Amino acid sequence: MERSLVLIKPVAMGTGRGGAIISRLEKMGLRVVGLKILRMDKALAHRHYAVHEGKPFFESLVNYMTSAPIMAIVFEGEGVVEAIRKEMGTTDPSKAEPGTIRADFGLDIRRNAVHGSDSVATAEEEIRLFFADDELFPG
Ligand code: IDP
Ligand code: MG
Repeated sequence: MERSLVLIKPVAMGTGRGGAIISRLEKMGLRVVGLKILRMDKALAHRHYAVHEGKPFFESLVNYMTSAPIMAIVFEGEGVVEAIRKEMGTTDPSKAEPGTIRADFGLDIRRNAVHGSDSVATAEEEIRLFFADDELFPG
């Protein structure tokens, strides 16, 4: 079954939106098969965002993502990667479609409430960074 990694970013944890975001995704028929709260260290943030290394926003993104606890959640479902990307909205909350998670809960392009994997292959790599096999409970 297809899986995707969602991260509830510090801004959404700090404003108590974690449960609301999980609830929205569950209501779409997606199942939680792994979940943890953690504070990312720099090494994990560098690996997770490796594709952005060298971009002007990279260091501030790593600093932000390691500044406070986040939630990491693995969702499972048919077409889950695309379904979550659509429900999240585009990267910049001020440009995200009304009713999307980033439009509703994001503060700015960096503090945009959530991360969601952008492809099935990326999802599998990202999930491996955050979860051991015995921490996942596929349906
Ligand atoms: P995505 O999360 O929608 O896939 P990406 O372009 O992959 O967006 O960027 C990863 C993350 O980096 C974004 O979610 C956001 O937190 C941050 N980011 C992207 N572009 C910028 C920017 O121009 N300024 C600051 N942060 C950015
Ligand atoms: Mg991306």
